[in-house]
Amino acid sequence: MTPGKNALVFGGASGIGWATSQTLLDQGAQVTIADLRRPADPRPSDPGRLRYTACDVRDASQVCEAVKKAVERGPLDWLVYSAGIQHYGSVVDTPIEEYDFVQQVNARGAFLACRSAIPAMTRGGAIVLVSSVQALACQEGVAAYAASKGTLEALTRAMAVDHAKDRIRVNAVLPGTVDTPMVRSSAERFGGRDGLEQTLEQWGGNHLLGRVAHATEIAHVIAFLLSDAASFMTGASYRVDGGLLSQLPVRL
Ligand code: BMA
Repeated sequence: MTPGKNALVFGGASGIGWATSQTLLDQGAQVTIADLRRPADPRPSDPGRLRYTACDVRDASQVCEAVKKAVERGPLDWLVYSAGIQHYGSVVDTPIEEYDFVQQVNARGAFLACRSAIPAMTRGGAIVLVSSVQALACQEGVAAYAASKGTLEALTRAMAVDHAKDRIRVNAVLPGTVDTPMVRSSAERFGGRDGLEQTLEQWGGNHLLGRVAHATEIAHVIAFLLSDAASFMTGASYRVDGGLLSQLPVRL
């Protein structure tokens, strides 16, 4: 248990962010969720430790306000950046506005969040950015998304270097395919509404473990990286991908 830790989760209302918020609450932390929409199912058992603040991560002043809201509870200890969207297309067929949109939400938003949050981490702390295996190896037609996730990886290292002296650790997680609203909407796009579950199953089959992840399986790793148990870990990225990138597609 980590009672009293003050955590801020951008993109915390759904998917990996929501699972992380719940995990941190379960561990006794105070959690502020900054997201476009409220969480769909705030648990009645959250005894006032869960707060929500509306935030469009593309807007620097809204990001700053979200940090201020979390800091009303005291210095910030933990920051998680889990806001993310996925658009499809190669460099040639991605409209410029769409590329910018993906970068703004997935990568620039992380920059804004850390820029506001780090000065508020006055007693040290930890940051985890939610990147993707697609920062390291990617499928077809995800140019904007892959580029944005690669940015998060580089940003993780840069911030770890700059802020170790402030006793702030910075790491990234690289999830494989996770059962989230984002991935479900991709599965629907490619498999149709009827084929959604089958598409998820097929995508799961690419992972050594033979299935997609539950968001909580990523959240537990994030919670570990934030915790004092990870006190010697900084500047690194951790695959949480069910072995997806361990295997070469070469058959004997
Ligand atoms: C995630 C998303 C998913 C994809 C997975 C593995 O970041 O892009 O749509 O299935 O990576 O490539």
